[in-house]
Amino acid sequence: MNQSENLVNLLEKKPIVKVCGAYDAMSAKLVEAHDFDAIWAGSFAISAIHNVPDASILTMTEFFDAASNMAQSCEIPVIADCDTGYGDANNVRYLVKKYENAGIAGICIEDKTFPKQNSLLKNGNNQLLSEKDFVAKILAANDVKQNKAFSIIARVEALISGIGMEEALKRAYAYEKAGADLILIHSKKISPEEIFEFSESWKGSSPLVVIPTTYYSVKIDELISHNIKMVIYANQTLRAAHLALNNLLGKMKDANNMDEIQNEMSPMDDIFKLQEMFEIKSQEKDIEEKLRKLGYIS
Ligand code: SPV
Ligand code: MG
Repeated sequence: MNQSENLVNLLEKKPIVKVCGAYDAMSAKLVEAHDFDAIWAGSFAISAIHNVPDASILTMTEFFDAASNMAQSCEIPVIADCDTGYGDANNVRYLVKKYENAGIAGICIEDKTFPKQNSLLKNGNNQLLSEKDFVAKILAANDVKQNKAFSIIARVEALISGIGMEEALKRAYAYEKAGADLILIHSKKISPEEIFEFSESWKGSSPLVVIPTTYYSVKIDELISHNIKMVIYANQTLRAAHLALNNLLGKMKDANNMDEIQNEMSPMDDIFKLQEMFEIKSQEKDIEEKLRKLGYIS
């Protein structure tokens, strides 16, 4: 089974699929080690580790490299946040081919105009693309995908833009009709009420996805009972890494020696384990044995 099929399988079997954000291959590997179902290669976190705004600054190639590094390192599905699709339907056509070939399980595109800004930025620009132009992107994505299971997630930004519930539902139905496999309904409210209102009104068959960053107190049980099939914890790993480094560096700068920070770092062995450093020795032995058999070593 490939990763796209794995993701579809998880959606069928689990009451809710738990996805956690990562910003590089190592953080993705840690997400996997903690038994999450899938990895979110988010544009906010990937932009942040390049120290640029989450505002369509990085190119598709840079986002692609980050997501495919994660997919190469992990055995759980990777979902790539592809912002607005880096252009129009032609760009989406190209990206779907590239991401699918790299073993990424699915992509998410949002219905804002390019260049987009992060949805949670205060006073950010959240201008919506026309429904027609976004439908064209979904049609293009569907047209080009090879594996039926490759997930196209359509992200509805109507609530983020403030245009309202009616428009959010209208667009979600249009995106489903165009072939979106899942609908991500995003909100920047501090309570999940509008998400629940949306899910209670939703009569489509595409599973619903949410990102509870601002309404973080919502409980898993509540999401399940409101028919949400996937939850994405998009940026907590990035923010935790930022905090840990800041704290460590603050202490290191004034320290006379490194005694007091020893407990604030992972032992090197933990990193060796994650990067499969210990396997190197047995692999070397294996090659040596083969070289011996071939007569290069006596
Ligand atoms: C991301 O993690 O990049 C997202 C989610 O797109 S949000 O930051 O809420 O826009
Ligand atoms: Mg994003």
